[in-house]
Amino acid sequence: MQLKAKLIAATAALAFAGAVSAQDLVVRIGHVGPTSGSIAHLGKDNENGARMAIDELNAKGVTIGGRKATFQLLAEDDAADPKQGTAAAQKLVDSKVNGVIGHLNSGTTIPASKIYHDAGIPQISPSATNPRYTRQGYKTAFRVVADDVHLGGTLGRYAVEQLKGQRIAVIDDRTAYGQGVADEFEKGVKGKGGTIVGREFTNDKATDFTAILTSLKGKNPDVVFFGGMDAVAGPMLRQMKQLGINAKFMGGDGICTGELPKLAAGTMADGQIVCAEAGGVEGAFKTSMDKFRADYKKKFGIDVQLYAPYVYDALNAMVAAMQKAGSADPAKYLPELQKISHNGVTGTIAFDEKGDIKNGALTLFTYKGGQREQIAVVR
Ligand code: ABU
Repeated sequence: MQLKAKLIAATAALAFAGAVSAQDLVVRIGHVGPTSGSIAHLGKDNENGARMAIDELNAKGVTIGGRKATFQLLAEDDAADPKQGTAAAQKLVDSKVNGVIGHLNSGTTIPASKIYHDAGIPQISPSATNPRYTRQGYKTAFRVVADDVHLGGTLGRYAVEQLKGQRIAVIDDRTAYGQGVADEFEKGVKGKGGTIVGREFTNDKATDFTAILTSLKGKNPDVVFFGGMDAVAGPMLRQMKQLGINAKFMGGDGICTGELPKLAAGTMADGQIVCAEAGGVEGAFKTSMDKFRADYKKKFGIDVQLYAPYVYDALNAMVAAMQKAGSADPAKYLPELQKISHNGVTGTIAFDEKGDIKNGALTLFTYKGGQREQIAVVR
């Protein structure tokens, strides 16, 4: 069904059920992520975070400018593909969404951001970490997680200072995210006097890494960093084991998921992996995060993969800005979003002049017994 037809049907169903009256304000929030393809588990995780926020807002009853608001989620699949990403963005703009949460990947978020910017529609990415996204001068672009400069740089320094890596190898998947985070990792390593013994690349659909791993094996690395997503990292770890490469394996947020142990099929040694989520909770926020995780599991029957809580916070921050403005009109609530301070489950959501999260955190993790285990929160 076409998006417009879906919307009309959804609105009619709500009206029929007595949920929307003629006086109600219908607020349409777009969400885009890859709900098909190799990282569909991450796209669905993000979409679930948006659905949870929407359902809660509708259940509790929200007023915007004195009118009862009914929230509708327009969920689109971009399959992590830049072309599908811009097509999805145009579809949402044509449907006159009030705001967009997404996309998941930097490679889709960056090209889509021009479409939202030109239409004046605020966009908050919950997970795209390439710094370029918020450095284009678009006042409509925001993100609620730290960027790859912070992420890759911290991991690079950690590889030298904490892991005591002497011979560090780097692989990336040539995506906007993977290549960018790997470049920042390299800078972090070199800035601490570390040595990069090899740099190889693959792509985000590859399954056979024999050639690049064999080449790196000859360089005897003690740390291998991969810039890319868990769907590629899992098979890469399996093949590293087959080839007898017993190095530590590092990566950014793209590999730091609940699914990685399954994708690696039992080949991850305890403590072998060090990865970082581009956010982190401390102090009192731990309680709200734990509650979110429990509520999520109750609602969807599965654990949070990675960024669902950040999607939830992004959507609620957007709605808080609408409430402050007394309007869901993008031009009216955008100035409120720029100066929002919203206490979410992941911390306080507030943006700097570029649209980046203020005081962004990272959380370093390893895996033991197939479970993610926190090492530290770093600011
Ligand atoms: N940040 C990792 C996954 C999303 C992306 O930036 O492509």
